[in-house]
Amino acid sequence: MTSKVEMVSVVIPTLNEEDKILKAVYTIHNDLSYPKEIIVVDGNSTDGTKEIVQDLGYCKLIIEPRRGYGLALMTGMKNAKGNIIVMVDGDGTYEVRHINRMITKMIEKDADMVLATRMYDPNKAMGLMNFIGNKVITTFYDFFFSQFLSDTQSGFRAISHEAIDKVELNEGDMAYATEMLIQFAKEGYSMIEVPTTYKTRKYGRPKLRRFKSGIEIFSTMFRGFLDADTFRKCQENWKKTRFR
Ligand SMILES: Nc1nc2c(ncn2[C@@H]2O[C@H](COP(=O)(O)OP(=O)(O)OP(=O)(O)O)[C@@H](O)[C@H]2O)c(=O)[nH]1
Ligand SMILES: [Mg+2]
Repeated sequence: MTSKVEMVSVVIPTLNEEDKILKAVYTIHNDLSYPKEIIVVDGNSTDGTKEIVQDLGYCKLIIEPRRGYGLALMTGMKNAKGNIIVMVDGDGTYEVRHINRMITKMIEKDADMVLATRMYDPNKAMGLMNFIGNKVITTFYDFFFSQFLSDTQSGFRAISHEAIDKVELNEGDMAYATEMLIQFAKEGYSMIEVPTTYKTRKYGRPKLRRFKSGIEIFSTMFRGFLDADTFRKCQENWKKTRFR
């Protein structure tokens, strides 16, 4: 439950996002109307990403040399001081202007997590393969863990710091995002979505390795599904919320 905003810690993983990072952090710095800190976790970029962030007075730069999206986020979150943590990519694809909307919704609904869903984006900017992959993963996730999410692969989330500290997360790469949702479903933490728009990547290369990530995400889901405790708790939580 998140009933008030003390501080928002925005955690941004970056790996060679020189062209887009400045606009992302600048928008957050200007638009986010709550007390905040912006933490960029860089994977030792070889373009100018690190230098751009370092030169800004309002961003904290952490270097995480180990490769992996999940590891970068874990490192950033360990250093976060806010009671709300926002995770978002630094590649200019997510509509970071919608950050206030997510926080407001979180407080209004007393939620543990708010995800920015890209599924109602009128521009349909998500690539076809990513869209299909996302749909398949999301259908399995909702079915296995008794949820009703539409975009489980969204990397733009506002999360209760207290809640995320209570769950154990081990996935070091892209499956981290799915593992988080499984653990939240298990603990009965409330997750809601807010529609947002999306842009296709205009700079640099995706770090998402589709095949590797797909295998890791499905392995994570099957492990969760086969774990009797997780399955039982998800069912119980579903019944509780359904008949509330
Ligand atoms: N520090 C760090 N950041 C990473 C790593 N891998 C990815 N990132 C960043 O994490 C964010 C998500 O990675 P993306 O490559 O955008 O993955 P994606 O959003 O699935 O792919 P696109 O559709 O191309 O945007 C981006 O801001 C990356 O720069 C990593 O190993 N270390
Ligand atoms: Mg991205």
